Amino acid sequence: MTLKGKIVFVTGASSGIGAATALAFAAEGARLLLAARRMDKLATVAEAALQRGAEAVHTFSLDVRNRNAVKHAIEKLPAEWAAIDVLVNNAGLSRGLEKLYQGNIDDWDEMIDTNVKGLLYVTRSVVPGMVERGRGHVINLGSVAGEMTYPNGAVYCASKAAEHSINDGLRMDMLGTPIRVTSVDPGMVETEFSLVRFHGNQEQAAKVYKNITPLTPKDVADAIVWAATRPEHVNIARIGLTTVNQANSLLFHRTA
Ligand code: NDP
Ligand code: 8X3
Repeated sequence: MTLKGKIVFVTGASSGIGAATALAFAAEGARLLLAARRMDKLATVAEAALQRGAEAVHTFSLDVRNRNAVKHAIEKLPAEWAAIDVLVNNAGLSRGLEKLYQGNIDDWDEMIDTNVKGLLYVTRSVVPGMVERGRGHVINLGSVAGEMTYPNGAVYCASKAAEHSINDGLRMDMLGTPIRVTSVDPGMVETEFSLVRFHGNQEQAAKVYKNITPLTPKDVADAIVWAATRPEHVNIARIGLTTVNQANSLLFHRTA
């Protein structure tokens, strides 16, 4: 299936996996709708996407936690951008790495509001149009963390376990329509993820990727584009991918 001229909406496109996904779809000649909160970073991604071959790019500022903002942003899209073909629900984050009983409740709220409720708000706004038009593909960012909980990460892992349930439930609810629903579940990917998790502490973030070769954002973007380019009758339910140095969310091989 070709993506040339298709409208691909990527949330959290200002960094990491979302930015790499935008560039990967750009190389396929797609038209890109890119959203995040940091417009300066989004502008850089948009420029790179145009250079990479995107047919057109439209950026807008969006905090997926804001239910009304999500609804209005989708409703108010310029007519030529309204018929979204592919939605990549990528915006997400982790905050903190600590025992549940000592956890920061603001961190919990932010993760659940973004990774679970934000994903739901965007999906609820975009999918009715896909059903009406009789075409579409929703690709959700899950994680190995959603399959196996790790110590000190219960709430992030729970948010990604919720993503699995939502992904599976949506796929069932789409039966009888041609809409496809895919979860892409990476292990460790080197992005701003750890910097965000540790509230900007670079030293702590760098330790996560020490003596290991993590996945790159492009590795994940390749999997996303692969799922989106299967023949129209093929629904990839789930793709799990890790670096060869990682077996699951708990088991790694570090070289020193
Ligand atoms: P990054 O921190 O590099 O990127 C996260 C993106 O999400 C940014 O573009 C950020 O944009 C956006 N975002 C965060 N909160 C919001 C919000 N409230 N509203 C809109 N956009 C938001 O991390 P990754 O690229 O690694 O993460 C992308 C997804 O991949 C997440 O869902 C994450 O859980 C998942 N994932 C990551 C893995 C990893 O090891 N890195 C592994 C498995 C899954 P801005 O701040 O500008 O709004
Ligand atoms: C991100 C991967 O293992 O750091 O979802 O939680 S992990």
